[in-house]
Amino acid sequence: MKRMVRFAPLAIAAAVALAACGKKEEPAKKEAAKAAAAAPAEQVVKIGHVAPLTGPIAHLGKDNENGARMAVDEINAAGGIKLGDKVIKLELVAEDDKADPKEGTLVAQKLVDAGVVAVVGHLNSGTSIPASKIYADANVTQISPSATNPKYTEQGFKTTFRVVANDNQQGAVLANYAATEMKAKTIAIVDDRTAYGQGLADVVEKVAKEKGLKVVAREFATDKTTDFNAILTKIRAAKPDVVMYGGMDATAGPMAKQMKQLGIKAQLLAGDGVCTPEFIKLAGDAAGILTCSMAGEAVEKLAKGEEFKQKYKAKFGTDVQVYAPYSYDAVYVIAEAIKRAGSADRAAITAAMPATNYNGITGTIQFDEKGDIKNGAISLFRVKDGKLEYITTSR
Ligand code: ABU
Repeated sequence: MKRMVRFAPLAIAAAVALAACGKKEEPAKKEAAKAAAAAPAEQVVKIGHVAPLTGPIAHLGKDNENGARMAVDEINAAGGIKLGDKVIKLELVAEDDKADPKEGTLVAQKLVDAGVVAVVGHLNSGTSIPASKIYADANVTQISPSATNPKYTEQGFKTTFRVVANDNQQGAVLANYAATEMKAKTIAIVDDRTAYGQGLADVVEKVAKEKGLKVVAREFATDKTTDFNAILTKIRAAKPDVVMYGGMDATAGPMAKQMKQLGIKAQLLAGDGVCTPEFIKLAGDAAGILTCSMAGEAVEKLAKGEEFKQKYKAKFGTDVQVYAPYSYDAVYVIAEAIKRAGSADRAAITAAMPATNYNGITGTIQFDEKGDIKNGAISLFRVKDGKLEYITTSR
């Protein structure tokens, strides 16, 4: 793996200044050489970031990337990672997987070939799962800040981690909330046939049945569907108390609008892919039917959440969507692993990862033997007055 090793710019500037300040040429040259030799060598290491940066959920991909970029910029501005006589500076290499599983594997290979030492990503379960094999084969640590399908960490790879809870937990919380708080007796379930959407819907269906709910319809669309009229017309006839959607905000927005247009009275229940300001924008005056979850602690409940939101807005001119704080923390987890390992080599980082005990802005990050976060949180929200209103968190 190729690495760039260079002298710290400050030392070079000092040396040049010495040479220019009127000393005789030879002593000045010697001083310059001494200063350069004494300065820590700077090594630039590449960290990959992958998410959809084009297509219907590009806003979520950019959100994840911004979080990672904020951490990289902060670490570099604070002088980088000091390892003995070396200083490590980070370079974020961002790729677009278009939320497409095949594209996900292509960009994973591209990042491995480019020499990244670790990857934050991918955003989607459907891309994170196939890409994880490529990273595992190259001994590249992968931390997803948002992929929640349980299968991601069930493949036995020692390089695969996530800093959010998974959909076994998220689906159970959603189904339980429908039964106990929404007092639903019947539920209709629609998914987008992605690894995430279908997987979450399956868990909700299973747990809802265990809680005594009757599943009156089970339908599916795709992650590009924007016309749900045929599906919703069938669902309207089944008169469910709740409609659960396993999918993302880009499709849930039009779906909510069409529920309202068709006069469906049911509440909409969805997971973290829908629990975003973008959903509220897309759903317009239908947004108020949503209750949703995210697979972590609500940013407003985090000690440094408000500060993060303000710093993010100042840097990128936009609001946090959902998982930017998690990709931010994922970069710091990698930086801490480099420090503990005393090396930025792929194998050293991977070996250091299980000992992670990082107190980030999203909370304490430790991993279980599979690479899932320990003590993961699921937070619930409802839309009220055009905003996501926090309800509760369970662990
Ligand atoms: N967890 C929601 C969006 C990402 C995914 O798991 O596909």
